[in-house]
Amino acid sequence: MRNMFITECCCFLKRLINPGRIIQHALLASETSFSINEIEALYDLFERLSHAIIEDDRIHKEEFRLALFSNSSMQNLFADRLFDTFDIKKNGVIEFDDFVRSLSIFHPDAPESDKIEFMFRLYDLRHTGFIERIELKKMVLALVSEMNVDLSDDAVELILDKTILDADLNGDGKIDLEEWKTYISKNPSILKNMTLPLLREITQAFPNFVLNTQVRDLEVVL
Ligand SMILES: [Ca+2]
Ligand SMILES: [Ca+2]
Ligand SMILES: [Ca+2]
Repeated sequence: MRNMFITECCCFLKRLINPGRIIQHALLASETSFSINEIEALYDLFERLSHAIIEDDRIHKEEFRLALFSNSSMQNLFADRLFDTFDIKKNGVIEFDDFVRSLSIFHPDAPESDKIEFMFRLYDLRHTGFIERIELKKMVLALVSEMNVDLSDDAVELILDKTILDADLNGDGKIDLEEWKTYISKNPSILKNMTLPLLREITQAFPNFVLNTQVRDLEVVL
């Protein structure tokens, strides 16, 4: 009990002497779907993830895998793509602002257009600005193996044919962002995994920081 009290006091003091961080959090709250209390709760989560293997304020790829699979060396195309897409500054690590901005896209209140574009970047494996058949194939195969589904090569090719046929409106054999937007509007269920309902309850998931935080949402007017 006494230790808990000391920890809470340390948290309080840390916040008191770190106004720069509060300003950064307020700024992130103004630019994303999260409130400042939710950003504080995310900071709690971020600190745990970023200190899991290499103790710094950056999430390394191994720490990201560990968070997703409880295994730092698990190879998985989706996890690696997700990591690369979260790594907005493309410096090989995820910093707190990358983390918040990327997770914000998965928030139930985030604009659908952001979700569609994020998913497009996820599938555009080679960063060519198009989703090409070979990229789609890799993602479909990863999904199939992830779900432990037994699908023949012919069945996979059929899925690819159908998707390209439906999505590639100008017939150049690849899917551009506008075609992707049209395709998703006709197949909205594809976006289902781009929303994490848990993010709406992030302050309940990490209640410590709500109790500790000194900034009330209403006080932040930017
Ligand atoms: Ca780290
Ligand atoms: Ca591409
Ligand atoms: Ca096309």
